[in-house]
Amino acid sequence: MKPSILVIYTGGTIGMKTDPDNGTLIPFDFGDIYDEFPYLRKLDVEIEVISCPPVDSANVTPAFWVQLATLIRDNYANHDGFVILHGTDTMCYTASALSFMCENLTKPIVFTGSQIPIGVLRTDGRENLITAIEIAAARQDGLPVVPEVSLYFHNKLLRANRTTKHSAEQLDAFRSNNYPPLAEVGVKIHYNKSVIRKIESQSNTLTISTELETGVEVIKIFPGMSPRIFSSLLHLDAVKGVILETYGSGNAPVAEWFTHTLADTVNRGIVTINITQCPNGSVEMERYETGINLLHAGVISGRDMTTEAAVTKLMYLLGKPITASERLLLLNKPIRGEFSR
Ligand code: ASN
Repeated sequence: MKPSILVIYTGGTIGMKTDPDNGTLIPFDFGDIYDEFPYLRKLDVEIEVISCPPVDSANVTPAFWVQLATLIRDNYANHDGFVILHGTDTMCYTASALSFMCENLTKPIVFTGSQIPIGVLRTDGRENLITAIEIAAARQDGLPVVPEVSLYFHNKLLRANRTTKHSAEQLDAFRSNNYPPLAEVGVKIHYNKSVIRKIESQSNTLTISTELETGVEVIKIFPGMSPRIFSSLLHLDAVKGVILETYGSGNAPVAEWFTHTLADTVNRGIVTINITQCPNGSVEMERYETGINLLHAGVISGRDMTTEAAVTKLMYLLGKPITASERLLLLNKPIRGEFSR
């Protein structure tokens, strides 16, 4: 039997085509996918399409992630894999969020999009769409080859929660700086099987976690940061979790005001995670005096997590009805391969 793939279209540049009447970009109707892309029939795959009201991904919210996860859960039993067409600007946030929200996932969810509208002749969307479908449908010995949330773009398949959009211009728009590609696409698709997630049990049923805590803020430190502003940001009522973007291997000023403010924040029960501003490499707070102070203040190491993964993991774990010590345990270990051990 042909594998069945559900394509969920959510918007972004990939969904645009030129209006023949006046040359403007208008949304494309993915419901007619075979009319527009007859060559998709050549794939040995059954394709069903759900078109959501198209959004520019700058307008995506956690409520949208919940809708998307619910849509996948409701259609999970009837399909072998899922392809999500999404705007590129916040694709890494949505893809990271879904990687945490979908518990016991055993089927592929592949995110893709494009830099050039699909209705433009030189689009990158056509290849991204076809290969994403092929990857979502790939099976070996009756099992999916990539049973995790991934992002396919410009010849590379990346683990979703390791990705960052790095270019507003190049077609090669995404990077996974701290984890190797799950697959590389040339004449053939080469799966890097040793780095693809293994499923613990096929019999587990998918559940989705829909309670996300949005009281999370990201603070990027810089030389000359005002102690008053720093303290105000950490005393906002709504704040339940903080992602601190520090220098190099997780370093920050040793000044008394800085360390004291952070220790006080942690003591008030606000979960604080340290990630690095460097695109590549990991936080190691034990390495310098400027890092060890943060460790002593109770700041948690985010290792080599991206901002996108740190934000969405924190929203997911703060939304879960678990104790503070259970949460701490889950923050200190990779739960979906989001950081290196
Ligand atoms: N602004 C678009 C979006 O993220 C960019 C794109 O898809 N290339 O929705």
